[in-house]
Amino acid sequence: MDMDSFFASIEEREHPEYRGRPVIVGADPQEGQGRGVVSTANYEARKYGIGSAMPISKAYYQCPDGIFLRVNGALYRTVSMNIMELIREYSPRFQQVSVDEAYLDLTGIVQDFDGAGRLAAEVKKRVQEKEGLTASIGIGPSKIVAKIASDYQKPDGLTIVKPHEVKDFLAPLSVRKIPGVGKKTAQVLAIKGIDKVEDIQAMRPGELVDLLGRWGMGLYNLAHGVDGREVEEKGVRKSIGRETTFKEDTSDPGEIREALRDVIDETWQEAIQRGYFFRTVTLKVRLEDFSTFTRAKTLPGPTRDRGSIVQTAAMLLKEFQGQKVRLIGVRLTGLARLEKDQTKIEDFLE
Ligand code: TTP
Ligand code: MG
Repeated sequence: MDMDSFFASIEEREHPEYRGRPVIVGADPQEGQGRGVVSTANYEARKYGIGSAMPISKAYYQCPDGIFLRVNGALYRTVSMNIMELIREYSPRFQQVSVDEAYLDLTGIVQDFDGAGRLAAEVKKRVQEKEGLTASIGIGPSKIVAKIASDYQKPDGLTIVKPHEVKDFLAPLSVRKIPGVGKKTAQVLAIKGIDKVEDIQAMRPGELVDLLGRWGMGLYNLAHGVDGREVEEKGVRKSIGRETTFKEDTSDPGEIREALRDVIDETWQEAIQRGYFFRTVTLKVRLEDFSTFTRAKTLPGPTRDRGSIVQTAAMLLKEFQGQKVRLIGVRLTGLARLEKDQTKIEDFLE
């Protein structure tokens, strides 16, 4: 399952007056005049060629009448958690892979692919009812097939690929649709005239290994829909952090303190929301010449105290007094969680 134009759809839900108009969500949008990049755009805005990671300035050039919004991370995370809580109920084998994307292993939960299709339709309906958002779902015999199928009929899609359909389903697609095939691999393949998955399917594995080394074997398998990875929940998060770029580089202590306070607030809120204690506070500073520094301090013990972040960050910031700052950020590591049956923090420290 992968949510459709996730951040932008949430904004449309919150502001029905945006419906039908191009919506672009990004860092520091400033009505299109900002210096950040696009996080995502709704499908209306995509008609103008706007997509994730494009500079806001370029998006504005291509679509000056769009609605440019800043990222409301706290809201999107809450919505994401609600959706994940809802869908993880359907199988004990659940894996969230990003803010809007998750796998469910339905082996033994449904009888066959048609049963999986009915369950997926119900999931989509519940997400719509509870959160007012559309999701796209792909069903397949492996992760790779399910993932590609989830993207196949976006938005609001539901694509089922049964085992005997896998090869034909993948054949006409661009090799770029295979996760892991980026610009570099695509270039190497293009030189040999390989641009569709069927071109790979027609090859012997050895030919691909000659071209790409070990990754050639992996790619051969993926092109046949073979993917040994299980659906499994990954370990706890390693870090939580935020950063922000100033509109103009600044050495004004008040302005820097204020920006730092904002990133700390957001970071701390996420830690609390997700139930984490933290031990190490890292400050990141980028100066006007793009030189970037990180300074960290580990606290005496795990804490969830906002004040500890503020004090530590302020102390680490002293080193940069008087310098012109372009970006400031904070990150918490040494994360640990209290499990339900644990009462004292000491219980989970080794
Ligand atoms: P995606 O699922 O890649 O994109 P999407 O949900 O906006 O659109 P689609 O319908 O194609 O799935 O990413 C989920 C969210 O993650 C997206 O809404 C915003 C955020 N994101 C970024 O902030 N930067 C990025 O470069 C990408 C790709 C996503
Ligand atoms: Mg998505």
